[in-house]
Amino acid sequence: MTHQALTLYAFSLSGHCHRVQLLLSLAGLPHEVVPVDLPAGAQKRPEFLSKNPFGLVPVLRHGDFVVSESNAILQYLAETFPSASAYVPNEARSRALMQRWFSVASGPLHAGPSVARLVRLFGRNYDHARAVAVAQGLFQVMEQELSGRDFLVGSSATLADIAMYTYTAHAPEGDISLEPYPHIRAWLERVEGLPRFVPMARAPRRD
Ligand SMILES: N[C@@H](CCC(=O)N[C@@H](CS)C(=O)NCC(=O)O)C(=O)O
Repeated sequence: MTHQALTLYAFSLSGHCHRVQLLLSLAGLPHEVVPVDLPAGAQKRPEFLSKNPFGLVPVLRHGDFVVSESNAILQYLAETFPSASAYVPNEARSRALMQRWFSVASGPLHAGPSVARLVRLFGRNYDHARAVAVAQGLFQVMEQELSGRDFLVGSSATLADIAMYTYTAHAPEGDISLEPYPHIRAWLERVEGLPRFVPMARAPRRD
């Protein structure tokens, strides 16, 4: 099964897509990326909706299996490919702590830095001040937790770091400074130092 082709349907400026591309790269998994033109609305056309009825990227195809939702894709890759399984801790408590960060990635990481970036880069009509407040609350907790350990769950990188990395690193694109958070910045550098790390493209500003 692991020899079947991997295809990622993605948009190059999407942090949700980048977290999957990051794991594919860190784990050295060959794959094809099929661009989905979000500004043109390709994600709402029938051909794409047949892969993900929610009309969102990323979507992963592995042979005849299709799965959407970035954190589910991370989990699937880690449970399917030995080189990706290194990013899932063995111990039940550590796995629970990893899942905790998946929830944070779908909650305040999206409502905060991701939404602020949608406003600033893509002109989306969300409340920027609220997104900044959510991001600051999140980053205060991350800063405190990362003051005591190198990665979000213990001393080595897990899927939690991969899920949380991109929208944290790109928060300045939403006009959220990372200056007040030295432990977060040191953690970002540790993630960027992992073998085969790949960055997400920086988006041009609209103003
Ligand atoms: N919970 C989803 C969120 C995915 C998501 O929001 N994708 C955005 C790009 S970052 C998208 O496809 N937006 C298209 C749209 O809103 O029409 C996940 O984790 O995969």
